[in-house]
Amino acid sequence: MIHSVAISEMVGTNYYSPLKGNLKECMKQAAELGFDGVELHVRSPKLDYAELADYAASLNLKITTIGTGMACHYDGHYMTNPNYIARQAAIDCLNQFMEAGKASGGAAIMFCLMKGPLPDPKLREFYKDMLYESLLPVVDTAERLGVDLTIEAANRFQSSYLWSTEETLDFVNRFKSDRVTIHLDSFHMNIEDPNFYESIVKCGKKLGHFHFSDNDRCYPGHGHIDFKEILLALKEIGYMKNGVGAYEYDSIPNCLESAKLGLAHIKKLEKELGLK
Ligand code: LER
Ligand code: MN
Repeated sequence: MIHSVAISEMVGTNYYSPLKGNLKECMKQAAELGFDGVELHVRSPKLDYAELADYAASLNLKITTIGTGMACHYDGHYMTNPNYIARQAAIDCLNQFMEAGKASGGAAIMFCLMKGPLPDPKLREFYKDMLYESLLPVVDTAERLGVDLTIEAANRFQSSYLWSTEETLDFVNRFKSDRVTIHLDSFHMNIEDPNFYESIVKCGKKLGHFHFSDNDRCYPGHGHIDFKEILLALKEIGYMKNGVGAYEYDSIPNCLESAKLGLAHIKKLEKELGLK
């Protein structure tokens, strides 16, 4: 498994990227801590991703994934905007992130918050259909560029729908594209799924990305999630061979310690399970 750590220069302390600050400084820290890759949580698809990828490579790191949540948080882009021009702008923005994924050496593009709000719970399926339609041109881009779009199942308190693994996997399968995968996060699964093992095994080869976070949005080992069960399920579906395990949680007690303790916990369990 490729151990990747979320990094970001855009956020305050209580944001779920362990490392924060200048992206290149964070990459240096990630390399020194023993990670294999970094996950960029960034606002703009217009950074020089090729240059960032070269810099990462100079540290023997891979840019594994790029998050798009900030394009929604900070710039208000969302794929179900009732305003046609704004919705097109969101589609353009996501297409630019797909280009960023290509430029960064093939990083998968994570999709979650850009789905936007659900103004009326009775319209859940209507909005899901609108999201599906808006994503179609982005799936075309994903296939043209050979870059994955990975759609995250996220809990009901942070996301308007696509909460459980089951609901999100059904949505992902509608696209009938190898370039569209499901992205699971142990923090959200702990809220929305009845069973870690069964949810992960149900995804099988459709699992495109995995976030490690304990139940309290702190480093794995800080809370009560059984990461052994998760690692055994990831092994069951062959994910441990080349899959990415990204560390995404708050910088508690501090940035460096949170990243170090999370990686140490997962690596210890990998060793105990004979996965390493
Ligand atoms: C982003 O990967 C995530 O896990 C969600 O909490 C976004 O709100
Ligand atoms: Mn996540």
